[in-house]
Amino acid sequence: MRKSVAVLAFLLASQWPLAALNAQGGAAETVAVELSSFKFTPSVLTLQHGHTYRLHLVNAAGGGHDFAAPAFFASSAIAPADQAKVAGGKVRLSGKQTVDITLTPQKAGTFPLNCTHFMHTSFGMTGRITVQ
Ligand SMILES: [Cu+2]
Repeated sequence: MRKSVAVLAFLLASQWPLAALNAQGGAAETVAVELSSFKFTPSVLTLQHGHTYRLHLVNAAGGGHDFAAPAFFASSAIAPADQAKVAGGKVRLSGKQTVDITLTPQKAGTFPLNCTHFMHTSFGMTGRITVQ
């Protein structure tokens, strides 16, 4: 048991630093998304798989919103320090809150984005993340 935990810790420690660098060996690129009532700006994100991004989420509204993209988060490697910020496939932001998530999309595809607060999706709070 102890040995398997040590092996797992080694794998996590040895793989993450590689994933944290993009193809050019530079730092993570920042992608800023503003949440407001009732939209994401921008509402369409285009990312490259294997590249590392700092997702900078800013809630400009006084009330809470969330950034829900379960399939996108499930197919991305999320930095260990930021994993607790993503729960149930979404990042919750209270009014005026800012949250940064460093992650590396692993798979190409188109993933839906929305806010799960009551009625917010029908008010237009939806988007799309395309990973190339
Ligand atoms: Cu909302």
